[in-house]
Amino acid sequence: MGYWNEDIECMSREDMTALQNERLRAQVKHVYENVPYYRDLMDKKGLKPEDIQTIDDLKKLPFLSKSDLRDTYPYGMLACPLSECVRIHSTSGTTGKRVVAFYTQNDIDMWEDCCARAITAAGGTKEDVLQVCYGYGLFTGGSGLHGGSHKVGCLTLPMSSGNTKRQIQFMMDLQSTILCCTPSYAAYLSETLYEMGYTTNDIKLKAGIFGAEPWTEEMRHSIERSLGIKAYDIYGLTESSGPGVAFECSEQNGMHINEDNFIPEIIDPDTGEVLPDGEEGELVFTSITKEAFPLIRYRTRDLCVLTKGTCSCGRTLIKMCKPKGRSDDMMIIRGVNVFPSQIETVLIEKGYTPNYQIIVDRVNNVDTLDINCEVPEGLNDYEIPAKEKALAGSIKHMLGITPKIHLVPAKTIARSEGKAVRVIDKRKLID
Ligand code: DLL
Repeated sequence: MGYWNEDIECMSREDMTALQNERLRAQVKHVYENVPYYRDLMDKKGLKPEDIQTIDDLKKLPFLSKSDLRDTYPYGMLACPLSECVRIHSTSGTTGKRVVAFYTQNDIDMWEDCCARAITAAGGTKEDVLQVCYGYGLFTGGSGLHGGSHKVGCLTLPMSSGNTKRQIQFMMDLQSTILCCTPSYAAYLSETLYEMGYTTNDIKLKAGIFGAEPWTEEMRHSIERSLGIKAYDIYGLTESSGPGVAFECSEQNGMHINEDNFIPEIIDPDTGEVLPDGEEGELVFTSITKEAFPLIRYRTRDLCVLTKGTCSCGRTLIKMCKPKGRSDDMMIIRGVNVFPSQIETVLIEKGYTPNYQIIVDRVNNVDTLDINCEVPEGLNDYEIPAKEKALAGSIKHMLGITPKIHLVPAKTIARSEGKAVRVIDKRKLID
């Protein structure tokens, strides 16, 4: 499969480092001169822009996190006049005040270029029909892939999310070849396809570009089988433009980071110390080309591992593994660290649908873990207790703690059209 920008995607490490050094120097100066909030943080550390000459100096710079963006909402991180900005996007704001990100026209071009790389790496060309079922609006998913699709020259179907039967109808009538949405919505779309009496023989899809939420390898295989496609991962966050910060290639084992625009680091989330290559920690990004909202050393809270080296696809861009989830998604249940993705792995491996709900509570000072998932097809009522027990055993094997499993009737767990809400932690309501 081709490249969108071969010079960058396959650049030697030496050249990439030189490019990053040059852009980093300019970016730190730009931010120091135009963002008083960050200038103060640098001043407090006794740092001047001249102290940052290469990417090795990055570690001297202060971090930014979501709380800085909330404190400076809405304009405090803006690094250019508002009259130069042409767009805003925003996070969903489920955990507090929304974060608003600003874009100049150059920022939009860079972002769409990153998405064009992702689409090309998934096999997209101007011959393709690309159906965008990420939400449009303040969320970055729809606009980002839409812009990338235009750049590549695909016929773009700006469906947004929802109206699932109509999605399937368009997919068949217009012969979509590439599907872009969250993995949980892809699973819902495939379920609806079969419910409407169709199969993969009725559609022309060949690839999907799925992201915006954590998803497991098991989920990937399940979607690939049910839609008859190759499923590629895509990563990004509103604070650093949106989807396309990193994208998967034909190897499908990690996402190449668009390092000409974003310098990644992995840090120890507790100490802030930069960790050696190959160790798991919190992903931190520095945007080196953004004009309006250039975040330096932004802590994503996403936990992952970086890998350097040339990929079999020919790209030299560093790869990030599938993020296991945000550090905030990790639940501590009876003293054990639990990620929803671990539970998803077991459920799908054991043949359950990817529709599940995790309910955590505290009863008499003891944490409880309940998992609702749907009864597999063809199971008789009298078989349910044994199935629940077997599944609880498999999950105990993975986590070390025993959950209570509830097999609920098929199709009773709410389907997701965007980012799936998997966990209800009732303890947070009490704490
Ligand atoms: O979710 C941007 C996006 C849109 C990415 C479409 C990919 C596709 P936010 O709403 O700001 O932006 O959420 C960003 O979502 O910090 C991760 O925790 C999570 N996330 C995004 N992509 C992935 C992925 C968009 N591929 C937050 N795997 C990030 C796991 C992901 N988590």
